[in-house]
Amino acid sequence: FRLTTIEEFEQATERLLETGQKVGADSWQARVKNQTPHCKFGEEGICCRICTMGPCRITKKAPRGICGCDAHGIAGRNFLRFTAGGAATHSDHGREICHTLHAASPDGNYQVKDPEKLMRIAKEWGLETEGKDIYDLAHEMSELALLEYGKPFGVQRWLSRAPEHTRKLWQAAELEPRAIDREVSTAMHMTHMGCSSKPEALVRQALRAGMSDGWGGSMCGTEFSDVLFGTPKAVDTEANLGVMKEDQVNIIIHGHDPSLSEMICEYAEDPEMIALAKSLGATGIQVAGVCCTSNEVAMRRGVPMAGNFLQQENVVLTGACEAIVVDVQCIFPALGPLSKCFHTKFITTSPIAQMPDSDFIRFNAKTAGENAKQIVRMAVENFVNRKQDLVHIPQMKQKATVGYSVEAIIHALDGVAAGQGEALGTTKPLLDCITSGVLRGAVAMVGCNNPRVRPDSAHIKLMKKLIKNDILVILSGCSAQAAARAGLMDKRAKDLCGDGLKRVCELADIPPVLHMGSCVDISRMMVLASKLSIDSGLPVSKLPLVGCAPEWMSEKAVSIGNYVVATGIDTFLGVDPQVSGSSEMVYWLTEGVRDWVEASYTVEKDIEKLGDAMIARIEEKRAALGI
Ligand code: SF4
Ligand code: WCC
Ligand code: FE2
Repeated sequence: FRLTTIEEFEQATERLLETGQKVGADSWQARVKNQTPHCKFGEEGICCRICTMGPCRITKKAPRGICGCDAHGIAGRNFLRFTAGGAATHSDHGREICHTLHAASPDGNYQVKDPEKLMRIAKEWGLETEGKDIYDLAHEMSELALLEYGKPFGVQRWLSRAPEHTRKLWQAAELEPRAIDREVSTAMHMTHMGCSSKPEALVRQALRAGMSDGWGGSMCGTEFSDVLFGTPKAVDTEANLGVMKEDQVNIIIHGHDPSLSEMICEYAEDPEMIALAKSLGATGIQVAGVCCTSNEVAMRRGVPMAGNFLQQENVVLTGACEAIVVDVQCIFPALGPLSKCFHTKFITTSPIAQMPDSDFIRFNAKTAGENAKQIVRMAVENFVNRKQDLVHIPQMKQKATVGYSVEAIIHALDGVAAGQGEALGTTKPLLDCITSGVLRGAVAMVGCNNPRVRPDSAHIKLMKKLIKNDILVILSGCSAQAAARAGLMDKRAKDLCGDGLKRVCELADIPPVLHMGSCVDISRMMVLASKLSIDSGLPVSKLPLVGCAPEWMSEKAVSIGNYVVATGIDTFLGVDPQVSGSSEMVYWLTEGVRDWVEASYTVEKDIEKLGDAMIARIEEKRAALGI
């Protein structure tokens, strides 16, 4: 066993780009060159275009916009709008899931696969569950969840999962999110021309809007996806482009909402569809994922992961992709023109993400089965249009064990507890490992790829460094896929760990980096951190636990960062959040917020140093606890 190297990833990409050149395809690699250098004003966050007196840019000669707003106000407003975009996006994904739950019925397209979890949440929300039909309960719960988006009074229900100490901090700093939509609206209102220009106020609302995502919309997305599609358990799968099959119909699913991808997976297994594929010369149908859609179906079904964000063009460049089926978020509009250079069908399905040069098949919870069947059929029938001379699938893949929901992690920890004769079903074994120093701590690594960083290199380099230092790594989003493609989710990767982590991996039978799911599933990490805090009696901020997004790019990532910091977890970024043009914004994000939530951001573009800083912070926290 050995890891796949970054150089091998890159050689595979180079080879695919050659095919691209043959057919005159554009690529992100080429577009990055065309866009470089980027606009400095934008990079530093000091360009304002929120009214038509502008756009205004801050320079030495022009230190204020026409309305008189300075660099701090402009960078602050930009940061808050960026957060609002992310919070709206994640939360709307969560809302769609609530609607899917509302449409669930015993004989409809969607069923409740984890009734036990639904009951658990219903009790948590104070509902009477005794003798109630599970579908009646599902509908009642989905209505309550949907009200969280617009309720006129009160704060988010999920906050009650947080430790007492954290809740007090939130109350004191006015960070408890009210209705989810309201926090996004307030953010838009505050950043309108002539409203807030004070960094402190803008940062405060940025944290609260982030909270409405992580402790609101995203948590709805995660929890009700589990109710509908099953709570993930450890499952084996494979990752990298080599999961695509030359002799099969390859359907790539990309985006976020499992309501679509689950259905596509179902119909790809339909005997009628398989028979059709065989009649057209294929040996079967292979579904593989990209981005968070991939994480969702890998976690619940073991569907292989073709790649992450910056690999989305590569799947088409294999020449063996019959259809790339997308819903929302992180989808390159480039897939339209690119798919036209091949036989690939680029199928968009959501009114939220409509793109030129795609086939739009509107997907809807009520007609989901028919829609999915139509899409799968379209892909299968497209097999005969493959241009054989363009087909090249890099023969590169790794085994991975994924599916580590909080429930699955606790289940795995029971393996450790049993070995030590301890109680089962708690985070205590993990805490014991941390206290004794067998594990030094944990890092939650998340986020995208970004051409500003050599793709995947920061993720993989940091993970290797951390596990070697006996730090357990939990992952979500495209970071998780980087790990899986490299081989770090293969249980045999335990040999790359320090002795302590290696022993934990053996006792619990886990890989050294744990796949916790998609980006909305970072809410799982908040639940885990809260459990650790409650079980240990320590504030979250005192636990040797940090967050990291070394290659992030999206608005959603900033929203996430804000709720992770607001939960008391120091967060380390490898890409600048475009506020460097304002010393005050830099102060508030890297220091000021610590007074409210006992955590803050660190930005460090040198990846080696970023890793050292995380380890140092973990050791600092240990020293403060005297462990
Ligand atoms: Fe310029 Fe002020 Fe208008 Fe922004 S709000 S564009 S800084 S005048
Ligand atoms: Ni989440 Fe980032 Fe991937 Fe998209 S799928 S690219 S936001 S990490
Ligand atoms: Fe995502």
